Amino acid sequence: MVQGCENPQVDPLPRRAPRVSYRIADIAATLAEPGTLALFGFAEAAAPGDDPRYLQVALESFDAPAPLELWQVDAPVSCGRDGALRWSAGGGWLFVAIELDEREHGGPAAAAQRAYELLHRFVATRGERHVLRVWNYLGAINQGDGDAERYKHFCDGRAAGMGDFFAEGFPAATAIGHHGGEHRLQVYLLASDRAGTRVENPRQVSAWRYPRQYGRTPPSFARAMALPAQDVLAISGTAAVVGHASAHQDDLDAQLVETLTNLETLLSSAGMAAGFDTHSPLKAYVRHVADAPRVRDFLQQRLPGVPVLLLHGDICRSELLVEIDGWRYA
Ligand code: 3EB
Repeated sequence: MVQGCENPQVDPLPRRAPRVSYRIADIAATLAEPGTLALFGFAEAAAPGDDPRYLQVALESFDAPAPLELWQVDAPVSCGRDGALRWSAGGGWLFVAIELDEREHGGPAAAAQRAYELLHRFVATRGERHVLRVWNYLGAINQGDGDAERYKHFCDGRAAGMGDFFAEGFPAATAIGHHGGEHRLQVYLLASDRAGTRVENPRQVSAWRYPRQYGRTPPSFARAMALPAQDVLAISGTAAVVGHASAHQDDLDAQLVETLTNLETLLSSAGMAAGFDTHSPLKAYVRHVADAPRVRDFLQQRLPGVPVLLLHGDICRSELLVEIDGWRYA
């Protein structure tokens, strides 16, 4: 137990999904609010404290000041550390995060393998054993050609480390390149004491069935996950991929249009009403700094009122300029 967390109690059934929001706020004050399960600062945020619920994500925000991302539950929250892992839990929901230095583990594949082994081992000790959503942030993601690209090594290590972690099916996921030090691997997840429902996109080949040209080990993720609570969809990193191919090389606007079509298709595939709203926070990962204003304008026009956090990140295929993930609450 760590100072600042409340005492654990008998977990009630998960009636409500964690509420995800962005806000400009003080880190300590937000951690002190009841029900704070996790809090994320982005690269330039204030120095992190030692609360295991706070994670400094190595991605730069295009907003100044950078908002925090907050996950809140309707229950008391307990938290702690276990070696390199930090975790928090409440209301049937579990947050776990790990950061490894690849140099201490023999490179990107070995670090990813170790991260997934440690996450698996820890989650297996918990009642919240259904992993619904995973975020992966690594440095220099597109460095190296063909099978030698660092993202491909990450995919190899992730698959090697997961064992039977996702025997019931892959979680929804994001994998993005950060610019906060080539050797830093950050992985965090949301799990629950109930299983979610996987959602695929009929316009896209499922990632785990990608053909060999995209790497030795196909990426292991579902396109989206309907949470075991009300009507909430956790949406994986979504880009201008049609079938298995990247569409609209070098055309930012066309990639954005295709990405929004993929997002709408996912909503419909999940049986949800069309459109995003003020309660559906999204993140847009933008490869080139110079593209950020255009991405912001485009999303403000097409998705008015939708909270969008704009982050500087590299998409795992070098021809993709932008990727969007996030949440849709019914
Ligand atoms: C794509 O559609 C884009 O490796 O976990 C998106 C989301 C992508 C997650 C991952 C990769 C991952 O294939 C890339």
